[in-house]
Amino acid sequence: MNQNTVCIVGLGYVGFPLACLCAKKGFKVSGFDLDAEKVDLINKGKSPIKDSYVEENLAAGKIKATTDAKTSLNLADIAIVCVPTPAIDSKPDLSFVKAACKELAPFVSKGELVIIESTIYPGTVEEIVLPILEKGSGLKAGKDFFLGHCPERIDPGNKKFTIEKIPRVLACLSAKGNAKAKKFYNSLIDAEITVLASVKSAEAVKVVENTFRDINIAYVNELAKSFDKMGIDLSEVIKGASTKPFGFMPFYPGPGVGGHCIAQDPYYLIERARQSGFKHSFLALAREINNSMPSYVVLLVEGLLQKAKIDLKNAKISVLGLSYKPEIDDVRESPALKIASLLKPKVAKLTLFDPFVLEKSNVSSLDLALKDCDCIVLATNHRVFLEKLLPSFLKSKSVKAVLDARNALDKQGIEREGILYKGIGR
Ligand code: SAJ
Repeated sequence: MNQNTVCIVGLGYVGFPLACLCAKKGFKVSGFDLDAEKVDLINKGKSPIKDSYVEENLAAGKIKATTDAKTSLNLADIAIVCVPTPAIDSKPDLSFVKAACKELAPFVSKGELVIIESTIYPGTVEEIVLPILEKGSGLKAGKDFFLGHCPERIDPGNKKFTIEKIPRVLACLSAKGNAKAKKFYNSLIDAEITVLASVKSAEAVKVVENTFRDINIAYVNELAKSFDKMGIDLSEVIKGASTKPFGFMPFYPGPGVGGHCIAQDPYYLIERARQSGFKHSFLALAREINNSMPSYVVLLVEGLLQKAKIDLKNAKISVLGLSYKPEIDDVRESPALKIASLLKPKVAKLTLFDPFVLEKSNVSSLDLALKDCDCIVLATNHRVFLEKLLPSFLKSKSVKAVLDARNALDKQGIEREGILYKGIGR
C-alpha cells in the first residue's frame, strides 16, 4: 500500500497534518493548494499552520507541494480532498469542494481511490462530487475508480489525540472501494477504522457529532442566562452534576462557539434536512443561543461597569484572548472578536491582547494590556492567563472589574481584593 502516491488536495488545518502523516508512513506525497505562499513554505520544509504536533512531524522535504494541478493530481493513486466547507450566512458553501473536484477530475485514473475528508452533508458525494468526477474523467465511480467519504476528525492543539490516534469512520460506493480505503487508513491510523453501510451514513456522522456538541453548549449557555437571574453559580452546579458517574456529560458556558467545526457544521445538517422537507427548529435554536453569547457578554460588561460607577463611554477595557479556544492561534468564528467589535464603538479605549494572535492584538504584552485598564474581559482561557491573572496581580494593576467569560479565574480571591467580578452564570 505504501508504494502508492497520495495527493492531498487542500493543505490547511486538515490536509497538511494528513500529508505529514502519509509522508511519515512512507507514502510518496504530493500536495495541491491554490495558495502559492503556503506551497512555498511547505516546500521549504516549514508548516503553514501553527501546530506543535505538525511542526514535530513535518517530514521535512518529503511533501512535494504545488499550485499546479497537473504535476500533483496526475500522479495520485489516492487523492484526498481536504478543502474548507464553511457556512456563509448560515448556509453551507460547497464551492471549494466543487472546485477541487473539477481540478481533480481530468486526472482521475483507473483504480484510483478518491476520498472526501471535508465536512459535507449527506448526499454530497453521490449528488455533487460523483457527477463532476465522472464527467471530467469519463470513468465510472465505484467501478473504474473508487469514491467515498472519511470525515476529518482533527482536533487542533490536542496533544493527546493527534491525527494518527483518532478513530475514523468511512464508506465508499463499492465494497472494493471500502476495502481499499480501509487498508489505506489502517496503514496511517493507530486506531479503529469503522466502515459504515452507506456513504450517506458516513457523511451524517460528522455533522451529527459536532451538532451534538453545539446543542449541549447551547444548553449550558442558556442555563447561564437563567442562573444569572436566579443568582445560582452554574459552575458549582456543573461541578456537582459531574459527580454523577453515568448519564451526565459536562459542558461549560462561555462567550459563544467559535471554530470552523462546531459553529458551522450544524448548518450543513439543518440545510440538508430542509431540502428534504424537515425543519430542525431545535438545532437552529441552539445556533441562535450560541450566537447570542457575545452580546450577552457585552451586556454583563455594561452591568459590571455600572456597579463600578464607570461610564461605558469613558471606560478602558482590555479583551484578553482572541482565538476561539485555548492554546491555539485560530480566530475563525471567534466569539472574542465579536465581543471586541461590539464593545469598540461603546467605550473610550479598547485593548486587545492574545499571545497566540499577536497580529490582531494592539499591544504586545499582558502588562501593557492591563496598563490603565478599568475592566478586563477574559475571552479565551489560555493557560498563561490563568497563571498570571491572580487576584494580587490584578490588584497591583488597579483593575476595577473582571468579566470572566470562561469562568476560569479565582472569583472569591478577586472579590477579596475589592475588585468586581462577574462570570457567565457565575
Ligand atoms: N465551547 C464551549 N463550551 C464547551 C465546549 C466548547 O463554549 O463546553 C466552545 C469553545 O470555547 C470553542 C467552541 O465551543 O469556541 C468549539 O470548541 P470545541 O472544543 O468543540 O473545539 P473545536 O471547534 O476545535 O472542535 C473540535 C472538533 N473536531 C472536529 O470537528 C474534527 C470537535 O468534534 C471535537 O469534539 C473538539 O475539537 C474537541 O473535543 O476538542
